[in-house]
Order: sequence, then C-alpha cells, then structure tokens
Amino acid sequence: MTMNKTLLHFHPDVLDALEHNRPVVALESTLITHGLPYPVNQDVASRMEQAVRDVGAVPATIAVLKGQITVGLTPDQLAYLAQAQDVRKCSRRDLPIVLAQQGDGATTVAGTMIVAQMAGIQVFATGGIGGVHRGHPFDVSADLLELPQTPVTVVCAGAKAILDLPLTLEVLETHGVPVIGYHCSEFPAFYTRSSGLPLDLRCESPDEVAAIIRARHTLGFRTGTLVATPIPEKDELPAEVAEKAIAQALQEAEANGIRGKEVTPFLLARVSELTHDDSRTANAALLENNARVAAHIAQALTTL
Ligand code: PSU
Ligand code: MN
Repeated sequence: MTMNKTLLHFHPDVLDALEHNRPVVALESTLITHGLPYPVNQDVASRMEQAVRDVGAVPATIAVLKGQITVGLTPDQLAYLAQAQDVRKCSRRDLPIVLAQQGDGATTVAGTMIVAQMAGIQVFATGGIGGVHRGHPFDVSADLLELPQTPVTVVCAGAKAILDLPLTLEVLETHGVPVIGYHCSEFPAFYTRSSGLPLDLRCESPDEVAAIIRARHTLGFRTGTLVATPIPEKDELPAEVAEKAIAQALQEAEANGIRGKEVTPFLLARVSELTHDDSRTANAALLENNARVAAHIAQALTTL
C-alpha cells in the first residue's frame, strides 16, 4: 500500500484504518464548497461521513488546507471549509497551483481520485460525476479524463443530469472505464432514477462489485471503475420537473456567458432555485445513499 506520509496529512482514524486494512471511503470537497450553500453543505458532508461510519467504515473527506493535502477532516476543519471563501476547485491541473500557493482547495471527483490513490484508499463516493456538457461536446469534465488513468472506484448516482448523458457514457466506453449499475439496469440520471440509457452490467451485491475491482487489479489495469446507483425512490424528483429546470438553467448559463469550471456550480445552484430547493434535497439524499453504498463496497474489498 502506498502511504505517502510526507505529502499527505492523515486524520489519525484514517491512518489507523489503512494501516490495519479496515475499510475507508474517500469523500470529495467540491460539493461542499461549490455544490451546496452554507449551512446545508456542512450538514450534508457530516451526514455522508456518518453514513460511512454506520456501515462500519472510516470516512476520509479530502481537501487542501493552506497548501496541505488533508485526508480525513476534523469537525473544525469541515466547518472551516463549509464557510471558507476563495477555495480553488481542484482537478488535476489545479493541485500543483494550490500547493505552491499554499491555498485552500476543494477536490473534485478528478482531484479526489488522485489523492485517494496516493493515500491507498480504493473507494470514493460522490454525487454525480462530471461529463460532457450538453451542446458543448468539447467541454468534457476532467473527471472523464481521470477515470481512465487512476485506479479508484467511484460511487455516484450517474453523471449530473445537466450533462449530455449519452455522450458521457460513450467517452467512458472509449477510455475503458467499466460502468457498473448497482441495483439498476440503466445509467441513473442523478435527480431521477432512470435515463433510458441501458448499462451492460448490473450488480446486486457489494461482493460482486469487489470481485470486478479485484479482477481489474489482477490484470494490472490502471483504470478506475464507476459504480452508478440510483437515488432512492422516495427522494427522486419528477422527471419533468428536473428537466424543465435544467433546460432553463442551461439557457441562462448560455445567455450569461458562464464558462469553464463555473458552469457546473452555476447550473446546480440555478436548478436548485428553480425547483424551490427540491433538487437540493434530492442531491443531499443521493449523496448520503452513495456514501453508504461505497462503505459496503469498501468493506467487501477488505474481507475475502
Ligand atoms: N456531485 C454533486 N455535487 C457537485 C459535484 C458532484 O452532487 O458539486 C462536483 C464534483 O466535484 C465534480 C464536479 O467533480 O462537480 C464536476 O465539475 P466540472 O463539470 O467542472 O468538471
Ligand atoms: Mn467543463
């Protein structure tokens, strides 16, 4: 196991679990700083951590604090991050910058995968991965470039519904990233359970997922694995409500010339306003669910 103790600052609980081969789940921080407003963000992040603990695994929320890559936050560090201003959204290209400038950084799916891999954490839970943007097929999230080259398993509720889901799946296929439907036969659509896009693999148990992850290691592949699991039924948004809000938010992003890393936070915030926070409630519910599923998979990987 890689234990990069000089570059990474570990929470003692995380270090202890890793040293004793107990299950650990990495959690990202961009959803805290750029995905949800204060104080909902702090509450959701704590609930994700608790969901991981309830299954018997150790949560490791990952962020950069004053240039120090931190694996597992204390409650004080989490509270700080939830209200901090000037936090850099960190995918691969941002990590050297925030380290050199000793700044605060929130890791995206891409950034969290990189750090999880360095830390020796195999499983990571997020909400929805980034992907190919609708109407902008050249705007491809760094998440889609990280998944093919970093051997970490990412548990999500699909890609964010603001994206072009068919093209996102095509890119994953091209780059050799297995997409596992966990308790589903279609790629989930974040706020809603189904997208109409079939997946060629459905797993019912954490052990089945763990077997695929192990087989990938056996082959020596460096690719990540995507596990997609739908939002719980009771929490999903009606598809028409989600789609109507997304269409309007996309139009506004276009009209306001929103670009680059601002696009996703802008769309998530607008969809939330347009659905009177119903989408935010759904987002929180799926995040907690994903954390729980990831913990079960992490556990299955340590047993056997
Ligand atoms: N999932 C959520 N909320 C979020 C994100 C994921 O429920 O805010 C973040 C993740 O960090 C993901 C990022 O990596 O959005 C994608 O941003 P972009 O499209 O700019 O790559
Ligand atoms: Mn982009």
